[in-house]
Amino acid sequence: MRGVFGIKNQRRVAAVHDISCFGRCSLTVALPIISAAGIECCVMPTAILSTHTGGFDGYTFRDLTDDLTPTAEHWSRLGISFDAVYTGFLGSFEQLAIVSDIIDRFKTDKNLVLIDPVMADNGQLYSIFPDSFPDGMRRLCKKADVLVPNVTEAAFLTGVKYLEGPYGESYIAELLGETEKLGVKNIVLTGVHFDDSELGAAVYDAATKKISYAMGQRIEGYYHGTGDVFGSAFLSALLCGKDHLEAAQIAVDFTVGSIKRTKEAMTDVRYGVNFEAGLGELAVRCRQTVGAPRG
Ligand code: PXL
Repeated sequence: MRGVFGIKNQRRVAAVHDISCFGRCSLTVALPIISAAGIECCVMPTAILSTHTGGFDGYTFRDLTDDLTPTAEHWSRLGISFDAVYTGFLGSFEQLAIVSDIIDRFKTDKNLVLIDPVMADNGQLYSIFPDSFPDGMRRLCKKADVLVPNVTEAAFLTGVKYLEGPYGESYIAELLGETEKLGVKNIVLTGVHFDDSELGAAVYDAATKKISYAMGQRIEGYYHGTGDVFGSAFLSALLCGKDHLEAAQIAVDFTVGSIKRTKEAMTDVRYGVNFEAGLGELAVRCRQTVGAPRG
């Protein structure tokens, strides 16, 4: 599966997230980022909303639960296979079991399941989800080859008390160790910061128990959709052959750049971040082969 790919073996992802029509998150972020990295991105929308749920009143919400299995069945009949299944925001509690079945349907011993357990941030479960949602999400997470929770989501998944940062390394190690007990092999924990100047991701490999960090500049403020920007860039870099740590660093740098541009433009933080201006550089970094001969 890994390795820089050529025209004849383009990678293909199934991205299972909502479409928030305005506000740059989920599929409106995953699709352009994954495509910019040269990867085909097939979408399975879990719901369609006029905006995301983070700060707008009166958004529309069309639940697409009933369309998921028929879409997967149709793809199966067509014989379509995927190099990765990437799941994010799910539109209903019922979708947790449906998406679990969809992962089983498309999982092979060569491909990758990346689960972003989108459900919470800043210590709070998103108001759209029932209190039972983390329990259901915990079951789905067992299917992940790589899980990319933020600190709040890891706390909800494990029952470890949520703390606001800056964190100590022992708290991050506890969150990762407890998350591993869910049956997850690789965890990339986002929103990690040990001081006010840096923010990034902890990359954990359950086989070696090693924790590595991919850090970047911490910019004050809450910017919407950055988890999806990170996850999409991380998956893109992985599928281009980067290892977990390098992919996380590429994704951190891409996300920090997007936040910086947004801060500079003084855009309403609910509108999401300007990742678009960084797509060219992301594509270059995903394709770069360290030590490759020139010409
Ligand atoms: O970025 C996560 C996300 C995705 N989709 C919807 C959301 C959110 C976070 O609030 O509301 C609909």
